[in-house]
Amino acid sequence: MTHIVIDPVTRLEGHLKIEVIVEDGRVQEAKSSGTLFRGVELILRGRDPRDAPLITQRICGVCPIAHAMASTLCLDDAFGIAGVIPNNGRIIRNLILGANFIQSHVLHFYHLAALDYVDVSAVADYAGKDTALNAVKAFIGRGQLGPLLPRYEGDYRLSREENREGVAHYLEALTARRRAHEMLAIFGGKMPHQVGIVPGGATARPTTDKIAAFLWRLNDLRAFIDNIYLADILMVAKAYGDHFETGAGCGNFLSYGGFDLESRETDLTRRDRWIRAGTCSRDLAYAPLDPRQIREDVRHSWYADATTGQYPLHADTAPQPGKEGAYSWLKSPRYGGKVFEVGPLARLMVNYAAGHPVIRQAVDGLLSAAGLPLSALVSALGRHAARALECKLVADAMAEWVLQLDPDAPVYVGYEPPVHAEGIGLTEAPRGAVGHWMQVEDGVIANYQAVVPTTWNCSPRDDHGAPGPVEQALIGARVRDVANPFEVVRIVRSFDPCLACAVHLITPDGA
Ligand code: NFE
Ligand code: MG
Repeated sequence: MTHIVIDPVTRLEGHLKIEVIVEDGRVQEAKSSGTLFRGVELILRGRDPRDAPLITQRICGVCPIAHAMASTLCLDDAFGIAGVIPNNGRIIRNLILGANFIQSHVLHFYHLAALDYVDVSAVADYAGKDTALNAVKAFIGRGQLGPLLPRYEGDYRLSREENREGVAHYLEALTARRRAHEMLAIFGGKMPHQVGIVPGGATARPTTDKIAAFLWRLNDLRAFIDNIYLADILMVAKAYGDHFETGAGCGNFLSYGGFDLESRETDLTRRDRWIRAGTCSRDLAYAPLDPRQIREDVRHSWYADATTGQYPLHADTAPQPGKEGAYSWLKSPRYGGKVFEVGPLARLMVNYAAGHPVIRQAVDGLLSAAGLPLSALVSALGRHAARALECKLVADAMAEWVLQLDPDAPVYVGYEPPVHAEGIGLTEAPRGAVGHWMQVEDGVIANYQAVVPTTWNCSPRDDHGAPGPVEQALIGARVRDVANPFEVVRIVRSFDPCLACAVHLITPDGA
């Protein structure tokens, strides 16, 4: 029996500790712990609700847009304007969020996960003329190994040429991400922490020069996604095919839905959205979303047991460091009492099950190109494939949305902030379903709660002892070399965890 502790797991956002017990070459037990305590939302209490989208964006520098969107939808709801957002405002919000999806998915594959599969040392003896590869060679030669090491050794399977191509694309991906940030800033002002998405609509007018500036960058990125990102996924899939058979996880998938296609329906679970809301399991039985089924358990989290099992709108957060039996600062969100995975794979599965025509066709096309059954998607490598495919589909949809903007129409509708109200904002972040809940009393925020994608995926055991999605994905996984547990980090990173988001934390009692 070997007890492996990886603390922190590198190349992800925030502070994650993973512990596994390996026996007879397989993981028998797994624990996922968020080791960071934060109190970002503490400062929301007593503030003007209009501060919430600006402050909650500071939960994370990677997905601030998703928090701005969840918070803004929550405020639209609380302010009674959810059904009257102008089309321009709705579309601009989608474009800002979509730009962040593209940036985040490219970031995750190339700059966080690829080094699990691509051997960067293949450029050390590169003798060709490619300036990018020579720059990396010189970088390594100077002993600047920071982003590239430490790493596990042994299981690198690509050819020397493929590795070099992977490294060259690692650099190209930096340019692609810059392009996505520029694109976001056209309507969002800046990245991170944009200023374009606001209750009532958006702040930027969609002038023709802005539309053109957005579109050429988007088309540039679409070429990168189609020709490089998706091709690299297939290259990795060929060499590491066994990773389609590992890391399946809990097999329940949840999507809040995102990218509004209309803004008349005030109930977000019924609103027409490009990514549809709902749940499904591995058998693809689709069910509509009912947010009232969401609860957060804390039996194994460092919070007072009295606060367990609460619906977010009325939830409480009472930190209790050192609580016996607890091992994480993440709560355990559950839906109908069950464990659910969120994220690109969950979205594709739910939308496939719901019969989304574009997603169905794209998933079937990708699987037939790779010669794989649908069940292969529910795996470590399947999550990467799902993320890349979603990146393409969102980018393609954005190319249509940007042309629906009307330079002569309004982007914003005014409102009176209420004295007493409550709101719910549900959307999709790059890493999965994100929801914000708010109560307003006497014109100020009385309670504000967020349930965030990585809180779902990296959650510890719940009150019934059921392990969280990442924990379940690890249990049973084969580990060939306990000194180099590649399989463990490949499974964990396939979820694209962000622990900064996951432990955002609301601390109503000021602790
Ligand atoms: Ni900090 Fe986030 C995304 C959100 S994940 S990255 O995507 O919401 O928990
Ligand atoms: Mg929370």
